[in-house]
Amino acid sequence: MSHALTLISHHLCPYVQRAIIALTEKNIIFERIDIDLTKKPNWFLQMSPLGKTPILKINEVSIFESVVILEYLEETQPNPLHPTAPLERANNRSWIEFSSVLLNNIAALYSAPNKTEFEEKLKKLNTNFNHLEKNLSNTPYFNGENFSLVDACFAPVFRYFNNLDDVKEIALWEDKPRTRKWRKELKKQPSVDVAVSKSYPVNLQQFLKNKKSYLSQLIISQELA
Ligand SMILES: N[C@@H](CCC(=O)N[C@@H](CS)C(=O)NCC(=O)O)C(=O)O
Repeated sequence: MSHALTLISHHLCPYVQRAIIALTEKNIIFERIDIDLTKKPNWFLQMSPLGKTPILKINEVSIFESVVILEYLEETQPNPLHPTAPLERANNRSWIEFSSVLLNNIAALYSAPNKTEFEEKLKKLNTNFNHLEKNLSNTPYFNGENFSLVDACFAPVFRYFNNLDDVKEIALWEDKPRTRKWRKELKKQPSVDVAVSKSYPVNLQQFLKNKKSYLSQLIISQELA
């Protein structure tokens, strides 16, 4: 069966998850094609100028960059996930940008080769999350009672930490009750749940161990304990 919308994906990619969460919140039927980013198929390289997932294919047009995909879905599909007031929209976009920086800083953390660099990256993330905490209200979602694109973008950020709870060195949440509450809320969201497969935790663990980074060592030593 062919669908009008096809999402070219990778099973662990947090940017792909953003798109799937938005598509699911909007009740859009789409086809998902997972590729292996370590062996990028030629057809993928033809359609992806940056060689990155996600790509949203609409007929013969390939849209790249997850935020552009989110904005396109917002403009063309029902169930708005952006607030209507311009200032609130701009504020939401700022925090979506912030979530991209967080994803980069998380990648820097799990790739850090040694304890010193790991602690340095962790400190940076702690500063990021302190800023976030100050900007959160005590509501289920970022904008209050309604799920938005900001929530869709932070759910993949928190998913990393949901799968790293056993690594005691990553102790970021004690002084951040609002972030803790938001994280818990997003974990329960059905669209967030379906954005990855049931084998995601095992696959992520394997990916992190294969990095041969300081975090890989922590995960392995904790498995042996
Ligand atoms: N800014 C891009 C980032 C996408 C991205 O970094 N995707 C990663 C996988 S999560 C990728 O395709 N990496 C392959 C590569 O860089 O070669 C977006 O928001 O879509």
